[in-house]
Amino acid sequence: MALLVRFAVVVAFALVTVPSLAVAQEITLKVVSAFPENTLYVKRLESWIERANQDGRGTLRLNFIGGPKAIPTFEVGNAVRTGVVDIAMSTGAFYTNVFPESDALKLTQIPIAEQRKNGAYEYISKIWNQKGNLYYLARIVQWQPFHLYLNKKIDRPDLAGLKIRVTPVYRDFFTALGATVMQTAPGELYTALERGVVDGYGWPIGGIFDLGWQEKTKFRVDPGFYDAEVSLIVNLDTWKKLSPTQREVLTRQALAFEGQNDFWKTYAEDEIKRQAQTGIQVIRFEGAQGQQYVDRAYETAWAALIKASPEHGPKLRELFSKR
Ligand code: 173
Repeated sequence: MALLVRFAVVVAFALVTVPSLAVAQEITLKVVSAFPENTLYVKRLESWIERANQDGRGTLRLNFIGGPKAIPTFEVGNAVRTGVVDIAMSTGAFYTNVFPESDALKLTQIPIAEQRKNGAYEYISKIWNQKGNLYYLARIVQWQPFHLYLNKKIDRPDLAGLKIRVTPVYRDFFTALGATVMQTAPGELYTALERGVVDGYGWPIGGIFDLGWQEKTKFRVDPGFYDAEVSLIVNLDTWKKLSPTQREVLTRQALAFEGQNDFWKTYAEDEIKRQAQTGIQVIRFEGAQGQQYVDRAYETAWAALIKASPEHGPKLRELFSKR
């Protein structure tokens, strides 16, 4: 018996210390979300991780660490850049502190499938590599225009006297409309609304129910503008050290996830109905006024981006705009 135990110990020791020559080790990658845990974004991320881990069994394992409690929303970009974590689900607006072009992805007027064909994806990859030490893996949210949500009524596109919660996504546009802006992470918005610190906020068409904001929202302003972007980004050193098989699994799964983006079209319709049912009224700028509102959104954002990045701004605009 003692001999058997000793034998088992020796075998176990050999298994953990001697690297196998024939079989590549399974690698575990740390994943975080810049969005709070009880959002649909994170639920979909967790289901995806499950599927990816099944596919990657023995090769690659994704370990979900958590949301902003693990890494605060606006620090996620740097955490991936430096390799504190390997992968993040974030939007570019949350990591403009790494490089300003990150916020340009909201301005894409063509879907990611087309971006992969017209050179936009390649160009994004180059910037994300060089300026962020990031590998741009997949865009997993699109077809979600942003909107302005309010608790005070307006009858024209003028936000003078209103305090609006923003992220870099909306900052230049809402400021141009006269708003006083205040930046918060999504996780802090409920409290800001509850305390009356803000009179409104920017958010995509979907998701306001996830964190209870419908309770504190009276109006949605139409039309929407831009297209909400949420993507998976990977630390570039991590990406480079993956074996071809590991990259294959991750790429296959990421593309499959990205391929589900049509989900967001139906979700947008569902959320519009749900907002109406809960009593949120629509303030709609019609005709020329509506068009001017949307044009202003794009003009202010591109102007700011081109100013922050004279090198890449104009090229991004060309690649992201509808022909
Ligand atoms: O927090 C935000 O309003 C924001 O910038 C954003 C970006 C993409 C999706 C959802 C929210």
